[in-house]
Amino acid sequence: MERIYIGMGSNLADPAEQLRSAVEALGQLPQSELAGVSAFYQSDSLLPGQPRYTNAVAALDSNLAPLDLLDALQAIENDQGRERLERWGPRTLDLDILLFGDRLIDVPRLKVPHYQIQERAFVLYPLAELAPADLRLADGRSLTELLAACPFVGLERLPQA
Ligand code: A4P
Ligand code: MG
Repeated sequence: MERIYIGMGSNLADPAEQLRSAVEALGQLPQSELAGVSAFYQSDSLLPGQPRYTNAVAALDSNLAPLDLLDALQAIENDQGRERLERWGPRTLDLDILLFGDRLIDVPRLKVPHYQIQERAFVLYPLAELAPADLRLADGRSLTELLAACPFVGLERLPQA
């Protein structure tokens, strides 16, 4: 089993519900066990003119190969996104593989560690809830140094549902 961290984001009208459904789907993945879910955090969208996002991070222990996991995550996105497509507009569940064990992956469909991890407080702070304090990314950067360079600004930690 390898430890995988998955970033989840939604800006649907009920994004927290969308994230809870995503967590449930992650818990049903083959060859995998859900190991934890962070608190939910709200923040403004990086893209202007979009509703605020709710984000969280899930920890998964899995024997799936990276591209098989990506397929499974995209299937979850499609299932949940499509259901609401007519009603709420564009697909608004994002599932990103942040870290995959200590692997560095750089193929056209998949870059791990996720390329924007260091810029995104809404990824780093929930990740820090789940990861060991001395976590190092496969590229050598420590989570502590990334957190120090990315202030907790504009994030609102929601009370546990
Ligand atoms: N891909 C490459 N690497 C990965 C990876 N590590 N994990 C490829 C997942 N996928 C990866 O993704 C496009 C392609 O990236 C995939 O087909 C996969 O092969 P996508 O999710 O279909 O497209 P997207 O959502 O437009 O791209 P992305 O990069 O996930 O969007 P962003 O940049 O995350 O923008 N503001 C707040 N506060 N919170 C948010 O969560 N999210 C966005 C979405 C904008 N603003 C936000 C947030
Ligand atoms: Mg994505």
